[in-house]
Amino acid sequence: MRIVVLAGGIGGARFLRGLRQAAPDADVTVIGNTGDDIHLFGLKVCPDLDTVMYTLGGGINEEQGWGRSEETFHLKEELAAYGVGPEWFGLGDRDFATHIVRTQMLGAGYPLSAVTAALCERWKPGVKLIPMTDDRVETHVAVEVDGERKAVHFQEYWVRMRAGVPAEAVVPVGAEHSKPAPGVLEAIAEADVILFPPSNPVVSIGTILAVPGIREAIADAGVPVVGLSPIVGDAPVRGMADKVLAAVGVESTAAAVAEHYGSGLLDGWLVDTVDAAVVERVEADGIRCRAVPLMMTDVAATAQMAREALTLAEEVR
Ligand code: GDP
Ligand code: FO1
Ligand code: CA
Repeated sequence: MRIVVLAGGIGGARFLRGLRQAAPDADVTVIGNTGDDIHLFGLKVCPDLDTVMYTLGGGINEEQGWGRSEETFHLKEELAAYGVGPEWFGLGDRDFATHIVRTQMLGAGYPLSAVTAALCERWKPGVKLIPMTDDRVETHVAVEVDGERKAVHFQEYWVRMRAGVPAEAVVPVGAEHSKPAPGVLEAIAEADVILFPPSNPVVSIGTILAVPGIREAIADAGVPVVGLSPIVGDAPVRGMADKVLAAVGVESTAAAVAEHYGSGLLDGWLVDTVDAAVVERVEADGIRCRAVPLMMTDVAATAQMAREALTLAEEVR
C-alpha cells in the first residue's frame, strides 16, 4: 500500500511513528512543511523536516518534541557571549551539525529535496521524506504591536512572542510562485490513500496546500483522503493552533477544522471521543466522520489511531 502523509512537526512526526507500526509494509511518502524554515547565523534551519527526521530516526528530544536528544548548547552560549542572537531560538550543538551540512550542500547547488534525502541516509526514518517545495517559502504573521502593524517570521511569532498577540493574517510568503518538489505530485498521483495527521491546519498542512498544484493533485487523486483532528475538546492538544485558526476565521473545534478543509478535499475525518457530538455535523457536510481516541500518549495508542484512519479510508473508498 502506498500512503502519502502531509506533515508539520511534532503532531505529524508522532503520528508517523504510529503509522509505521500500524502499517510496517506500507510505502510511506511524507510531504513536509517548509514554511517554518528560517535562516539563522547564515544557516538554513528546517524545523519541521528535522522533527520528522529525528523523531522517526530515534534522535529526537522526546519530552520537548523538537531538537536533538542529549543536546548541549555551548555554541549558542559562545555566540551570545559575542552578543550574537537571536537568544530566543534554541539551536543546540548536535542540531547545528544538521544545519551546517544542509547549508553546505545547498551552497554547492543541491536542491533541498536532495539535501533532505542525504540527511535521511543517516537517520533512516523508514519513510520517504520530501519537502513540499525546493523553493523558498517563509510563513510570516501580521501582528499589531503598540498600535503598529508589522509582519514577523513565523518562528518569531511562535517562539519569541509565544503567539501572545492576535495574528491578523498568516501569509506563506513565496508560496504562490513555488513549485512542488520533485516526487511530490508523483507520490500523490500514485497513492492508495492520503492522510492528514493531527498537524496544524493553518501553518503546517495549510502551507503545504498553498504550494500551487498540491491541493489540486490531492483533490484529483481519486483515492480516500482522511484527516485526524489536532483539536480535541475545542482546544489544540498542544501549542497555539487556536491563534492561527482565528487568523483565518476558523473556530478551534474539530468540526470547524473539517469544514475548513472541506468535502472537496476530505473524504473522512477522525475526531476524539470527547467530540463525538460533532460527528453528525461533519457528516452533514459530506465528510464521513468517526469518534475514536486521538491522544498520542504512546506509540501503541498512536498506531491504533493510524489503523482507525486506514479503516475509515477503506469505508469511503
Ligand atoms: P508542529 O509543526 O511542531 O507545530 O507540529 P504539527 O503541525 O505537525 O502538529 C501540531 C498539532 O499537533 C497541534 O495543533 C496539536 O494540537 C496537535 N497534537 C499534538 N499532540 C496531539 C495528540 O496527541 N493528539 C491530537 N489529536 N493532536 C495532537
Ligand atoms: N520551539 C520552541 O518553542 N523554542 C525553541 O527554541 C525552538 C528551537 C528549535 C530549534 C530547532 C528546531 O528544529 C525546532 C525548534 N523549535 C523550537 C520548534 C519549532 O520551531 C516550532 O515549535 C515549530 O515549528 C512550530 O510549528
Ligand atoms: Ca511547524
